[in-house]
Order: sequence, then structure tokens, then C-alpha cells
Amino acid sequence: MSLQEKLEALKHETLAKIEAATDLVALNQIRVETLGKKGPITEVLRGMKDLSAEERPKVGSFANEIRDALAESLEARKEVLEINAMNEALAKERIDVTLSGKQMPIGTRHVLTQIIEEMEDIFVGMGYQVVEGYEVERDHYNFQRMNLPKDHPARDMQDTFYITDEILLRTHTSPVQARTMEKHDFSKGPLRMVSPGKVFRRDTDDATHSHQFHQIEGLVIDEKVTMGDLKGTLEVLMQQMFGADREIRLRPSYFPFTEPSVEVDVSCFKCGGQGCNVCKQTGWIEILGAGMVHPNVLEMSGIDATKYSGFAFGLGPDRIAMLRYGVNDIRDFYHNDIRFIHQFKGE
Ligand code: FA5
Repeated sequence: MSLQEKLEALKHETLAKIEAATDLVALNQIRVETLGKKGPITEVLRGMKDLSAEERPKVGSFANEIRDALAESLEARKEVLEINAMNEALAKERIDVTLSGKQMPIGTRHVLTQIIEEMEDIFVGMGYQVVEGYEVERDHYNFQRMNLPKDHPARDMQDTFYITDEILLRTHTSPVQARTMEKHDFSKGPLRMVSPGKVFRRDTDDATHSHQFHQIEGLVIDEKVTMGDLKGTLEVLMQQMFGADREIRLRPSYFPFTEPSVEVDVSCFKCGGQGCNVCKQTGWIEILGAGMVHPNVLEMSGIDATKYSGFAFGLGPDRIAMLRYGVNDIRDFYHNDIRFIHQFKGE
């Protein structure tokens, strides 16, 4: 068999093998065996030196032709096998888009946080600053600077948890009044602040009382501040919280740190004042305590009570949330039952 015949036979044999190859590994094996350094074509080309000068170019170009033909065929088969492999993988890894997806649970802000932030927004809109106080507070600020000296009988209304004789869990947000007043520079303008936060009392827990709850303190001090300013401010707050036709009424009350002191009621947002279960048939809902800042409190904070006056108020967002959403038990806010919390998705 001549060299050409041998090459021709090799070509046919290899083309058949290429056609028969069913995967890329087998195909590569054929390529290495046929066209590789130790393959028959390289061997033929290497043996050319023994051929006559006449035969050499003929055999050479024939061997090259065959090598190119085989390389081309290998490449074509490779493409086919690659496409087959990809189709196979796609078929195997098919995603069933009709399967129901996994629900990612979306959290919500706690309903009390929502109420507090809503009220903060209202006050910021009226030019107030939002101030933070301390939950662990000194007797000095919680009581004494609020005009409640040691052994004052009104301390009984707000017994608390003591850390030492002088350090306690604050019973109201009012100590933030004293802390803010003593720092305020009136040459830069009046003082207008609200301060939300947790407070603590030795109250027995029931449907409307919790030993830990929230308050929002409000304080305005300037020259010539009057009860009229207090009433107007609280009216705006209540109308924004409970509806534009809400009215408020002030009843005389007592707090050691305000004089005069008032309890503030809002006309019932459910029945509009006719009487219903929300307002206990009275048409009014008691909502907060307030008053004109007592001159002693101003003076203890270094403010001239003959020049400045102010009003203060303290309200309970827990009770406001209860009213607005018809929550019957204040303790629901603190049980962390996700079924309860998820009912208040906010905006
Ligand atoms: C005070 O705490 C005064 N510091 C409020 C104040 C501030 C008056 C500034 C004048 C000037 P009182 O004890 O009434 O007041 O509490 C205020 C509000 O806190 C109540 O109206 C109520 O909404 C809420 N509150 C009181 N005790 C509890 C309790 N145990 N659980 C839930 N909310 C309570």
C-alpha cells in the first residue's frame, strides 16, 4: 500500500470514528490520536525526508489536505456535540416556573413606633425638635427638678423601680424637660421640644396599665406663652391624629410641675360626642395631662420665671394606639405575638 493509499484509508477510518463519537471526551481522544504529535499524520510528515524530491511535495500537500479535512470535521462534530450537551443540560435543569414561590416575610415597624413617629412628624412640622432622654434617670431629674422634693406625697402616684436610692427607672418623660431647659440658650430662640420614650412604674398590669409603657413629653418655653397656645397646639395634634372635626376640652387637674394643671379630653372620634362604648357614653376621651410650667421648675433650671413662661404636656401613645385601633388590652403591645404585630402594616 502506497503512502497516499495509507493516508486515504486513515482519513476514511477517522471520519467514521468522528461521526460515531457521542461525547466531547471521545472526540478529543480521536483528535489527539490522529492529529497529535505521535499520530500517523505527523509520522508521515516526519518520514518525508526519506522520499524522493519528486514525491515529497505531492505527499506533503496530500498529508496537509487530509490533516485539514480531519481538523475541519473534528471541529464541526465538536460544535454538534456541544449543542447536544447544552440541550441535554437545559432539559435536565429545567425550572418549573409554575411552582409556587417562597414567600419572604416582610417585617413591619411596631404599631407603637408608628404612632410615636406619626406624632413626632406632626410636632416637627410645627417647629419642634425631637429630644431623647434617659430611661435610667436620677431621682434629681425625675422628681426633684419636677418640683417633687423627697417625701412629697405626690411621689406616691408614680412609684418605680429603684437601682439605688438616687438612681431609678424614670416614671415619666418629664425629666427631659429639666435636662433640656438647663441647656437651652434663649438668645437663639424659644424652646420647643418633644421627647418620646419608655417609662416605668410600679403599676399592677391590667388591660389599661402596664409597668412599662411609653410617653411623649412636650415643652414650649418663650416669652408670653399662654394656656391659649397650649390649647391650640393640642387641638392641632388631636385633629391630625383623630380627624379634622375633633374638639378638645380642658379640666382642672394637679401635677406638681405645672400650675395651673389640666387633664385634656378629646371629643370621641367614634361617635362624634353622642356617647358610645369607646368614650364610655360620655362623648369625651381623656387623653393627656398638661399645664403651664410651674415657676419653681423654670427657676430650678436657671430660667427667669418673670420673663419666660411655657406649657408642657405628657401623653401616652400606648393608650392612643389602643383607642385608634380598638385594642382592648395594653399588654398585647408587649407580648410580641407576631399575629398581633402583623395586623399593623403601616403605610
Ligand atoms: C404624667 O406622667 C405627667 N408627667 C404628664 C405631664 C407632663 C403633665 C407635662 C403635665 C405636664 P400621668 O401620670 O397622668 O402624667 O401619665 C400621662 C399618661 O401616661 C396618661 O395619660 C396615660 O396615657 C399614660 N399612663 C400612665 N400610667 C400608665 C400605665 N401604667 N400604663 C399605660 N399608660 C399609662
